[in-house]
Amino acid sequence: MKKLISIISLIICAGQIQAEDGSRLWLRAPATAHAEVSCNKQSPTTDIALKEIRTQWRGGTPVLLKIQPAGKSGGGRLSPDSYSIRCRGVDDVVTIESATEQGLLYGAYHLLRLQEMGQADGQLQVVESPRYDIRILNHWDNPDRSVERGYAGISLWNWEELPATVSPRYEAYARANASVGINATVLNNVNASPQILSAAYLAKVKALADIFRPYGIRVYLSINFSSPTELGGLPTSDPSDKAVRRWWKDKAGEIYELIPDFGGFLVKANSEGLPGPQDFGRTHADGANMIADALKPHKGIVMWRAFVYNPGDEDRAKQAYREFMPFDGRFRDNVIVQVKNGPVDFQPREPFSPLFGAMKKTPVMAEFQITQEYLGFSNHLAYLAPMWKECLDSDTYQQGEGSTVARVTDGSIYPQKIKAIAGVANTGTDVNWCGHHLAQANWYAFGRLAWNHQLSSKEIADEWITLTFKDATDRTAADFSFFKGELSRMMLESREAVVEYMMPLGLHHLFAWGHHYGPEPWCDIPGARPDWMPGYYHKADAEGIGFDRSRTGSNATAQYHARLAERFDNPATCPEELILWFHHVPWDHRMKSGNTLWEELCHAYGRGVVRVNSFRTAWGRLEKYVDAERFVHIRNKLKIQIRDAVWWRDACLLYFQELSGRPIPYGVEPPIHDLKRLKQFRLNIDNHTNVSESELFMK
Ligand code: BDP
Repeated sequence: MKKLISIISLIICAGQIQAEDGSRLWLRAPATAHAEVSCNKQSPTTDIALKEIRTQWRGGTPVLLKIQPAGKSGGGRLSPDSYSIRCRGVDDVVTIESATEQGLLYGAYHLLRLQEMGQADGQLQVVESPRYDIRILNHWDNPDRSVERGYAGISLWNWEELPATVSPRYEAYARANASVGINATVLNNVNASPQILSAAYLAKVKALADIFRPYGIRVYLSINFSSPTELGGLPTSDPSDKAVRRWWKDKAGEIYELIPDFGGFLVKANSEGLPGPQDFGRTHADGANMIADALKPHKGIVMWRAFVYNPGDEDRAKQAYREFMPFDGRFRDNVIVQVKNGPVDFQPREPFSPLFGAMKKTPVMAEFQITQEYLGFSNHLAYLAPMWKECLDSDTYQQGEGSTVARVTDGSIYPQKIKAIAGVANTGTDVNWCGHHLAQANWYAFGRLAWNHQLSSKEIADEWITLTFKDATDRTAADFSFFKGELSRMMLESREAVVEYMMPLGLHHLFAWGHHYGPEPWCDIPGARPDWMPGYYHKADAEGIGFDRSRTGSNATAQYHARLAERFDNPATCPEELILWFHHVPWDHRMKSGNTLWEELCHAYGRGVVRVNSFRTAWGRLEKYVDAERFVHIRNKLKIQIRDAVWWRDACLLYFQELSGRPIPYGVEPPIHDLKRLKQFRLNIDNHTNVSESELFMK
C-alpha cells in the first residue's frame, strides 16, 4: 500500500514538473529562497522588490536596496527609472541604487535575470537607464471583452466583474510587465467606446490602476472624440465649443480624483470612420490641443495617432505624412504623435514611416504591433524583434547620418519632452497569455527594446529562451546550449520566413477579404473600397508587378530625406527587399542575383516554405530537451504554419503566374494546390485555428 501511494505521488509529482502551460511566462524561478535583503525605504513598490529578492535570490550575498536622492547618481539627467547594481565580489553585499522605488524594482528584476542567466556571480557593475520614458502597451480590448486583432482568448479585463472582483491575473500581468520595464498601459481599444469614460467604467479602471500602481504601471485610456455628445449629451463635440472644452476638463478632473497618477489619453480620430475634429472643420492640432489642455493641470498627456487614410486618388502610403506635417510644431507640449512603424499598416515588411525624423518640432513615438494581425495571428512563429529593430535602426538622415528612427524618437536628436514607444499587446485569457508559447517572446522583446533599443534581437531571444525554458527539464548545460542555439536560430529567421512565404520583395496587403490571415491576391469585391483590395497594392499585370511610388509614380519617395528618396527612386539602388513597394517592375527585370524578378519571386516564396519546414525539423529534434506539453503545443503550431506557408506560396505564385505567363523555375517546389479551388476556398474566420488539412488541401 505504502509503495502504491509513493508511486502515485511520484506520478503526480512528475506530472507537476511537466505541467508546463506557459502561465508563468519568463518568470519561472522557484520562489523558495530566504535571502537577506533590506531597503532604506518602505513602500508598496519596495515591498514587491524585497519579496522578489527574498524569495528568489540564491546568490548567498545579502542584497541592499537603496534610494539614492537624484543628482547623486552621477552627471546628466537620468531617468527616474535608472538604477545601478554593484557588488565587489563574493564577500560583498549586492547594492541596488536608484532615485526612485520604481528604479529599485527594475534593479531587482535585473539582478534576478542575471542570476537566471548565470551572470550574477562575483563582481557586478551595472548602470541602466531606459531610452524611452513611457514604455506602453496598447490593448485593443473592447467592453464586451472581445479583442480587436487579438488571438489569445478574450480580454484580460473582466469589466463585468470589476471593480468588485479582481482576478489574480491582473497582478500577474503587472508583474510581468514590470519585469521587462513596461511602465504604462492603455486598457481599451483605439476604436474606443464612449462608455469607457462613464462613471461606472472609471470605477473599474481605478480598480485596475490600483493593482498596477505598485508595479510602476500607469493607466491610460483610448477615447472616442465624440464622447461629449455620446456620453455627455452635448449637441456637439466641436473642439472650439466652450461647453465641449468644459466637458473634457471636468472629465479629466473626475478621472484624476479617482486615479491621481492617470497617464492620459490615446486618440484615434478621423481614421477609419471614427469621429474627430475634422467633422467640425477643425484640425488634428485643434483636437489634440483641446484634450491636452484638459489634461495639462494634471500632468497628463495625449498620444494622438497619425494612422489616417481615406479612399481617393492619393496613395494611401502618403496620407499620414501629408496630413500631419503641416501641424509640426503646432501641438501643445503634452501631445505626442503616435506613428505606426510603416506608412501603411503593420505589414510583414514596410519601409519606416516618413514622419519619423521629418516632424522636428513635435514629439513622435513609434507604434509597433505585438499581436500578429498580419503575421499569422497566434498560429505562426514570427519573432518580431528583428522587424522592430529594422525600423528603429533605419536611418532617416533627417539630421545627418545616424538619425535613426530610434534616435529621432528617444530624445538623442530632438529635445523631445515626451519620449515614448508603444506596442499593441498580444495578451488575452489564454492560459499561456499569448496563444502561442513562442509569441510570449514578442511581449518580452517589446519591453526589452523599449528599455534599450540597442540590444540585439539575438541577445533578447537568448535571454528569453533561458528564462522560459532552462528549468523545464533536467538537462545538462551542453544540452541546454544546443536547445537554445536551435530555438534561437528558428526565432531569428522566423520573421524573414513569414515575409518570404507571404509577401516578399516589398509586396504588401495581399490578404483575403474579411481576414488578415490567408492570401487572396485576386480579391476584388465590387463596390468595396479600392484601398482595401490587394490589387491596389500589388498592381500585377502582364507587364510586371508592384506599386510605383517613385518619382514617375505616386512620388511617395519624395516624403523621405533626399538621400533616401534618391536611393528608393532608382530600381537599381532601391533595396530589393522593398523593390515592389516602390516600383512597378517588369517580370523580366534582372535582379542582383542574376534571376529575373519573376524567378526571384518564386524563389522567395519557395524559400519561405523551406524555412518553415526546417523549423519543423529542428523542433522535432528538440523533443528530448523540452517538456512534453510545450513541445507538443509548438509542434502543432508549426504544423499549421507549414500548411499556411504552402497555402500562401501556392495562392500567390499560381495567381501571379496567370499574369506573368512564366514557368515556375527549376529548384522551386511546384505548387500542390489548384488555383481554381483556392479561389473558392473561404476561411471560417471564427475558427481559423482549426482549418482542417482536408479543408485546405482540397484534393
Ligand atoms: C488596422 C486594424 C484595425 C485597427 C487599425 C488601427 O486592422 O483593426 O483598428 O489598424 O490601428 O491594422 O486603428
